[in-house]
Amino acid sequence: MIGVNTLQEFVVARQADFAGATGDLSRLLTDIGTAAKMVNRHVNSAGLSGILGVHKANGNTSKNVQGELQQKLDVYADDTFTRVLKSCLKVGGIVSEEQPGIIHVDHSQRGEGRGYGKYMVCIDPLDGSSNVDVNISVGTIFGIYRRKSPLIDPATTSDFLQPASALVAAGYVLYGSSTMLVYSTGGGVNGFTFDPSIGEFFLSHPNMQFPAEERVYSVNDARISNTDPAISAFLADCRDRGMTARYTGALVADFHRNLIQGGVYLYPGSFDKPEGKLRMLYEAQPLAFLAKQAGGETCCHHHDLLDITPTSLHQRTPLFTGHPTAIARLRTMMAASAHPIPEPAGVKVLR
Ligand code: AHM
Ligand code: MG
Repeated sequence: MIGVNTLQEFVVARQADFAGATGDLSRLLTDIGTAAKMVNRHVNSAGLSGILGVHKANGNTSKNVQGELQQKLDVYADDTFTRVLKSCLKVGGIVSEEQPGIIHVDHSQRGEGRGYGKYMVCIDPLDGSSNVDVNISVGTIFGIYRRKSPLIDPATTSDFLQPASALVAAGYVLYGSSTMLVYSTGGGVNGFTFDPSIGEFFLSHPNMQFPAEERVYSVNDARISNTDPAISAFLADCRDRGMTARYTGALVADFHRNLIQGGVYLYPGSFDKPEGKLRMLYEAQPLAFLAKQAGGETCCHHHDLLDITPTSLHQRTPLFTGHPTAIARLRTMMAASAHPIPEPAGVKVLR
């Protein structure tokens, strides 16, 4: 890859790895990079541009489909990503954390005469947005599926309800001490760092893999008092092994650190909420795909997450992802648990 440096150059060069590739996915990935630059600019100047705090519509605070308060930056990031994605001829539909239903993208109405694009994009436009007001990292998570239904009609829910193993590409943007875009199209994971003086993402972390050592566990320990006791036992074992705790409250930041340093992220379900908090389509599945590509593993309480077909657009799931041997130990301990968390409703396992 000598001489290949920018995100755009890299994406296009990688296209040659897929026989018959048309460049459509490359175009979509570079458009995501463009939207990420726009959101990055706002995240980095949020304190100066009056964009901190809770979003209000007609004087009232607004909530998303999950009933969560929307921050101003949630709304800005959602607007930006959906606007850029809708302008991409390859996109036929979008599911966003911030919007209740499928956003259909009909290009024939723009006089393009091409109907709907072939890619379905699932996106969490601003993950961990409660961190914004306190100047801590936030992120964007995306997953891209190939549409199954004919391109002539609007996409259907089942075009989105595909297992993580069917993802064509997935990635995240981390707005941290520097801004990074990390993605995979199935041939490994590569990370790009944004150079604000040039306005480009440059390849900085080629072929990212979980290191051999297990160093970190990431969990909100306020969430483990009412869950499977095997998880507490697993965490005690992590401490005995000399691992340390790190938790930012932004999944992207925690996942990224664990990928680089060797760690595991846990967000369990509880006895009163077995489905946990995190969303399957635009949080868990893209990160499960990336983890696998980087040599890691991902599960919920009872299954490998790659084996689950979602049953609703905003489905939630318990999530355990990261270092492969840590996940293997956790799975063994949860499988032997005397008090397992019941299977959440709507879990459909592939095999
Ligand atoms: P969000 O998408 O509404 O920001 O929620 C997801 C976030 C994750 O980034 C983070 O890991 C988790 O929620 C934190 O939840 P908690 O505050 O319960 O620890
Ligand atoms: Mg999120």
